[in-house]
This record gives sequence, structure tokens and C-alpha cells, in this order.
Amino acid sequence: EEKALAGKSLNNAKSTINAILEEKKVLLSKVESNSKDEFDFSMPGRASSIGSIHPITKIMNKSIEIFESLKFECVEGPEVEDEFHNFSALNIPESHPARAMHDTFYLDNNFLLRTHTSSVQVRTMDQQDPPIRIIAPGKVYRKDSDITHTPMFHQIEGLYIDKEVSFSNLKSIINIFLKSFFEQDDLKIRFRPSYFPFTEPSAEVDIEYVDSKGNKNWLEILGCGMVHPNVLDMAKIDSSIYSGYAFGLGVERLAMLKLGITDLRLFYENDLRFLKQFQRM
Ligand code: 2NM
Repeated sequence: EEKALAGKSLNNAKSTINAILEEKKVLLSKVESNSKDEFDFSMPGRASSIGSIHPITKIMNKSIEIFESLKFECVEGPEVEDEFHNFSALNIPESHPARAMHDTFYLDNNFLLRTHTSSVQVRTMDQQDPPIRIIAPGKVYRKDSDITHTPMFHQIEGLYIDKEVSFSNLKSIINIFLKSFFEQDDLKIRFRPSYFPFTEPSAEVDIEYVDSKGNKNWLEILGCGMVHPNVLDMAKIDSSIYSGYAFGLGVERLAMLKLGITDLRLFYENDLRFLKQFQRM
């Protein structure tokens, strides 16, 4: 019964559309024969512009590609984390300033937005026995907002755990990555002693950067170190048998240096005049 009714209204619609098309056809044929310049049928249609991959994503993909060629496996994890995976398991004490409300976005029930992707590495160490050789790329969140900080940014953290992993191994992999990323074989790289709760010893890595006036400066590019025995033991990896190195780098920082951008906020304003410059990168 319903089919008959539906068929009838479909037929009505069909004849209405046909009538409109017929009317237009007649109108267009008149326009065509009367004045050719008024209606140019050969005119091309409006071009629709195609989107492109965001420069940050491209820099991220390029970095991941290099680490994959060095036999690191890419892993992902949740952006909403708990205090254990984001802080406690990384040997970050209850009293550490990074845990404070003004640095970390807290959600209900002890959940938070991860402040680094080390939490992904904690999850991997919990699930997998060594050797572990991974990178964890992704978005991280901190209550920071000025010319050089956005509340959301991207990190790639690396981790290698096996028997007899040394600081020399760490230096070597960082050197290979940075020279490959900046496509510069004679890139000057400096390891400077530093402190992180999750590594011991720890270092920050600077690269030499020549500015537009030809002045040389050292610029901090990443943090790294040997995984702290407490972190290994908490993940039930025997620190008397295994050792590991870890590193963390900021993708926006890499992108700014590589692309010569001085204001971080440009990446997140979605101004097409900015973004289109990287379409073919
Ligand atoms: C950094 C600096 C140094 C790091 C440590 C770990 C883990 F989970 F293995 F303990 N992941 N990443 C690390 C070490 C991160 O970022 C500046």
C-alpha cells in the first residue's frame, strides 16, 4: 500500500524536475543563439582547492621515518592518563612542581591530560619484556601559553632497553637522528649535563645555529639520559640485568628550526596564507 503512495509522489517529483530542466534547456538554447558573449559555455568551472598536511604533521612523520629506519617501533597511548603512568612510575615525587595544578590539566577522579608521552613508554614496559626499542609520538598538554609555549604541543620520546645499553649508544643515536633530520653532516652537537627525575645521568642536547647575521648560537633541542633504575624496577624490569636510554624532543621546536619560523603560535592559527607555504614541503 505504501509502495503505491511512494511511487506516486516519486513520479510527481520526477515530472517537476523534468519540467524545470526542460524550461532551463529552452532558456539556455535561446541565450546561446542570441548572444554568445553573455553566456560563455567554454568557461572553466570554479577550481576547488585541495587541503594539505599540516607542517607539524609533516615534521612528525619525517622524524618517525628516521627512527623507524633505525629500527625503533612506533607506539601510541591515551592522552587522558592517570597520575601513576604520567608521574609516579617515572620517579616523579608527589611534591614535584610539574604535578602542580598550574602546570598540569587535571580532570576528575585523578585523571589528567598527559604532560609527556613517557606515559606510553611506561605502559609498554609494563606489557613487554626487553629488548624494547620504541618511539612514542603524540600530543601532550601543559598549562603554558606565551610566544614560545602553547597549551598543546607534540613530542616524540624514544626508549631503548636491553642488556648493556650505554650512554655512548645514546649519543650515537641522537647524533645520527639530528644530522639526518637537518640534512647536515657537519652539524655541531653538544651534550650538556642536566637533571630529570626519570633518568640518571641526564643531559640536554644543543645544536649550533647560525642566525641571519652570521652569529653562532647554541640552541637546546632535546633532553635525554639513562633510564633511572627506579623506573625500570617499578616496571618489573630487573635493573641489575638491564639498562636503557631515553630521550624526548619537542616537535614544534624542531619544526621552527627546520622551517625558519620564529613565532610558535603561527602553527595553530590556521591562516591559509601561512599554511599554504608548506603545501609542497
Ligand atoms: C625526556 C628526557 C629524558 C624519557 C624517559 C622515559 C622513560 F619512560 F623511559 F622513563 N621516557 N622518556 C625522557 C628522558 C624524556 O624528555 C625531555
